[in-house]
Amino acid sequence: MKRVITFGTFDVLHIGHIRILQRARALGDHLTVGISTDAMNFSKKQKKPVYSQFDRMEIVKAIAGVDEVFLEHSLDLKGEYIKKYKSDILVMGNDWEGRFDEFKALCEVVYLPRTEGISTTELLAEIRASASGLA
Ligand code: C2G
Repeated sequence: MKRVITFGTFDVLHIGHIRILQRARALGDHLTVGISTDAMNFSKKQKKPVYSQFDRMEIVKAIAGVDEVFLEHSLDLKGEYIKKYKSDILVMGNDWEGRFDEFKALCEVVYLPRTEGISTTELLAEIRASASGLA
């Protein structure tokens, strides 16, 4: 049994999130997803997610193929999470290319290409524009 782990904020869920989760799951038999806490996201991106960490966890847990979710409290704990969840493969989008290579000592590390043309940031900008009648 191959256990896959991936991490992310997964705020305002979109097709890019679904695709990376499905591709990650297809690399093994079990998928664990670490959801960035609100505090961690703030330190990473200087902004508060739209959905709370508990709602984001519940939403991601409801996606077919996601077996287990937990809250990721710090980037510095990634090695601990990989060990705790007995992960064989760490999957990240290629916006993180090379950033987690140190974990190759613990498991296989795979960076998958991001889905082009969509991001939570762009989506929020479109929603704002459409709400103010610009789009
Ligand atoms: N993603 C993607 N295509 C997009 C947008 C996102 O494949 N168009 C992927 C990202 O590469 C990431 C995952 O979806 O692997 C989650 O994206 P984010 O919620 O933006 O996660 P991020 O804030 O990058 O958190 O420990 C690492 C971080 O917690 C990753």
